[in-house]
Amino acid sequence: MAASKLMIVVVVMAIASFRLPSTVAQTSHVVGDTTGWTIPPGGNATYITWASSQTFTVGDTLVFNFATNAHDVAEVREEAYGPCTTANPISTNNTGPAILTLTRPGNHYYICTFGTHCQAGQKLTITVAESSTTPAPPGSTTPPSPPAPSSASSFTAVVPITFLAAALAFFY
Ligand SMILES: [Cu+2]
Repeated sequence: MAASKLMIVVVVMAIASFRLPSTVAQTSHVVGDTTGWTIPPGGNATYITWASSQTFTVGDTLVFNFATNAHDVAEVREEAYGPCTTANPISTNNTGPAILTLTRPGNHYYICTFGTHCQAGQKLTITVAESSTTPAPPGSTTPPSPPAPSSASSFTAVVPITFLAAALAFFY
């Protein structure tokens, strides 16, 4: 019967929706906020302050907003970061905006390789934390149980049951 098939479909869909893996929230970090990725007016302190306001986790993305051919983003090693060494970067992105996914934990170092932009403060270092798969720490307080259902809500629960009984009576 068509109705039974429909019921099976509904039940399967309901089970499937409960079995969906919980997706880990991924944060998109816009580097420098409205300043974007440029020679910061306030010097490198701009990016130091910005980075300290963020929490970076593996799986998050960094959005470097810049005009193509005006800047670039190179990820470099720690020893290249201080002196703004542009040779042998880990990776380079020439097209703005550049969206980089943080795939590994630890410290990351980014510079612009144009002219003396890095020396002028267009450099960013961040620390990325491992993505946490633990849903909640043990011993965390559970929210208080909701109040007992009122007569109004129990009435609304009765309505679909009544409807179901009527439908069953109709079909059998
Ligand atoms: Cu630049």
